[in-house]
Amino acid sequence: MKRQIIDTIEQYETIIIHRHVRPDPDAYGSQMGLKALLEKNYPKKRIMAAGTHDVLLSYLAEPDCVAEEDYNGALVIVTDTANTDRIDGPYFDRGAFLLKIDHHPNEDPYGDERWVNTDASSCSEMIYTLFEEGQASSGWEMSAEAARFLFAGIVGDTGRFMFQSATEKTFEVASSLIKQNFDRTQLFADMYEVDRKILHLQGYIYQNFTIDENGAAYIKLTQEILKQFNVTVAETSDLVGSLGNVKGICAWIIFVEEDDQIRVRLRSKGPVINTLAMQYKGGGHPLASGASVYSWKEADEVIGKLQELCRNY
Ligand SMILES: [Mn+2]
Repeated sequence: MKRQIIDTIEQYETIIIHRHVRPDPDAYGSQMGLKALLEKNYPKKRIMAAGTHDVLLSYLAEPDCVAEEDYNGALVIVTDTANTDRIDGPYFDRGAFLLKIDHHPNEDPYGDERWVNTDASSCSEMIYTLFEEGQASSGWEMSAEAARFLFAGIVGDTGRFMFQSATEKTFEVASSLIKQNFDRTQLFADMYEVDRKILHLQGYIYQNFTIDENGAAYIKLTQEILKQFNVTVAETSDLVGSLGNVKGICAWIIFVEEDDQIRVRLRSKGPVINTLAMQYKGGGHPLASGASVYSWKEADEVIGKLQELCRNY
């Protein structure tokens, strides 16, 4: 399989690599790690990384601007993404050949060819084993840049090597990667800083949210608070689930103030809330939606309606 993938890679001049939406370190690690690896070993090929950038992962890399025309005759590789709905970037199916490389259960076997290994700790670990094959059969070399990405992906998906998914092989791969010359201490510090910032703000949310007798809850994250915690609006998107484990919660809203609007992030454990989101320029799933309001007065109106939904549920 791995040899077959390398044969496929060798046939194409343009290779565009995608990963999943709401990326994590393994999404970036496998995508950017593969990109760096291919750039190192096939310097004449054009290798691009597609998808929307997540500022929380700026310490790793930034994706490229990929245009629709770039897909003509290209090989498209999607890493770390179980199903097509989660692929970030619009044109992934416009290439000449689509290849899936993933470690999640293969419930959506998309693409012309697939390599799925659910025993791998991370997709980054899979990319490393692809490298091992390339090294043996095509003389591939590792680079410090690629090693840093792959190491970050493994660290991310194994919870800093704490999860059961970190196997003997994972440690072997990690041990081989750290022989490359990248700043591991800095990488750990960057990863830790993101966690710390988010946990810090999460603590604030837990201490300051408001909840009524029917379990309708909300918190207002003003620009002042975001500034105080040194987080951007995008960085708050991972926090919306935070209140889900509060005892007795029914539905909740996290308001995030931007320059020109207030983002409304709604979640529910029962009452359908996308109909409420639709009243405020939004929508989404029945239990997870988003909307926008333009003043705190309007925000209070949304809170009133959420409280009503929980009261009648
Ligand atoms: Mn992963």
